Amino acid sequence: MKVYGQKKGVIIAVVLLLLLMVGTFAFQRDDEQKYDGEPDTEIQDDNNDNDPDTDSTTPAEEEENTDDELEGTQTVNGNGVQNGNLVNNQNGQGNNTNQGGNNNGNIPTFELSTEKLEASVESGNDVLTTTNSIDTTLNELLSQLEIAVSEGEEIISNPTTQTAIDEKQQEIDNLLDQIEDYLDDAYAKAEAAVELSETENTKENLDKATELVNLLPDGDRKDELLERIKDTTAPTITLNGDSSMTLEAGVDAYEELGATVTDNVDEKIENYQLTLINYSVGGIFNSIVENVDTTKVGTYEVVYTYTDKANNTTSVVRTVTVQDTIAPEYVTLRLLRIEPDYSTFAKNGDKIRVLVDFKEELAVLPKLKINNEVEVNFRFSGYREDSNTYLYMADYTIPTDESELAEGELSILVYGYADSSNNIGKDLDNSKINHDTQNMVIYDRTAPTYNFTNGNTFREKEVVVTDEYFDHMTIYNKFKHTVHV
Ligand SMILES: [Ca+2]
Ligand SMILES: [Ca+2]
Repeated sequence: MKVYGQKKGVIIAVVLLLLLMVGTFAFQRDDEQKYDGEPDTEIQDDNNDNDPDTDSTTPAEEEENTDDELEGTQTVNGNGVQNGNLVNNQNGQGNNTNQGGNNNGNIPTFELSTEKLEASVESGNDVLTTTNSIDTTLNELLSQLEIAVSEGEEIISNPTTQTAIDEKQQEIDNLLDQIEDYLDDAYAKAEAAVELSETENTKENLDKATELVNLLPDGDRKDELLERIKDTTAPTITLNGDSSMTLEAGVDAYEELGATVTDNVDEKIENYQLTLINYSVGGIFNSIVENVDTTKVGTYEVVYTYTDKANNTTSVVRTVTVQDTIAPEYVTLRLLRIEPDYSTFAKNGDKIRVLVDFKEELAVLPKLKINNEVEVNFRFSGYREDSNTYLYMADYTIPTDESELAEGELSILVYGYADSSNNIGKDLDNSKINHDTQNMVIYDRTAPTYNFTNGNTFREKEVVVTDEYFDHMTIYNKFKHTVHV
């Protein structure tokens, strides 16, 4: 009701105004000057009024709107009367005339252009649907845009004033500009960080690039940048101890010291252990072994391989050469009568044995010479874990018939043996036997002799028994009493 009352007042004011203006029309040709006059105030007031019914535009505004577009224009009619509008005005001189021509009660119509706002809203919606981010600043801009777009949509469906339309459009465009600028900057920074991570492939640079790229909205551009963030630097393996060493077979031991692994990204690894050992002999690959065996001559390539989490691999080799320049050295030499039992004395038919052990395994087995007369071959008896030595033995049974051996302490000679590098060992004789712990062996094939000192067979009082290699004899008297001497 109030609206109609107000409207009526406006209509009356306009009619009066137009009557006045018609009066002056003949004298003033300049349309614009006509609006500089008193009616302006009232029309301007109406423009600022939110009531669509009273939102009559100034002629200038209407003209502008009409010029600007034919589509996307919402025509707002003050009271629903469309006829008698500007276009139908025969003199086409402008609104003034039109208004004059509508003197009979027609309300001027005007159009609100929402086309720009619609375009901005559309752009805004595009950005909102395609832009997601975990970036706080960007998200703040996006939520502002969301509100503005939503308000813009409301204005499009229910436009009030051109100013409101234009302002919202400006607001949306401004936000879109800010978002675009912000994204341009974010992409530039992310790309620079990625580039730096490629040239200086450090963990710090890779982490920074990842962080910046992850802030970017999802999409191909982000994916491409993520693809470029890579640890392309292979790890470094530093050996603990020498990278090449030479060990003496049977003398030196190999100690596995491991290695230290460092990487631009992966954590440091202390005492990193070998991955395999290639064993070669004479420059020809033999096998993959588990340990450096310093009893076996050859080259051991101890390989340490590490692959970082980005699949960059590094291998480092420690070359261990096991050589043998030292002839085999005996540890103990023993000479025993072993059959019929262990004894110092050996007679015909008894079995003697020579045992010798070495620090290293022999490639050429020794020979044994007894009393420089008899030659016997040694055989390998076994590895002695307690002493870490290789044991060899040679047996000889003294013939039961006439032996060629000279009586007395048996002399032995161990000779003609060598290691795998053909280092020939020294001859070993009786002097190498440790008599603190080992008895000698005395060969004695001659029976003892005896004499009656008084020559009287009936009154024998004394008997003298002699034996060159005296050990233990049992003497009987005529009464079968045993006398030990
Ligand atoms: Ca790496
Ligand atoms: Ca040797």
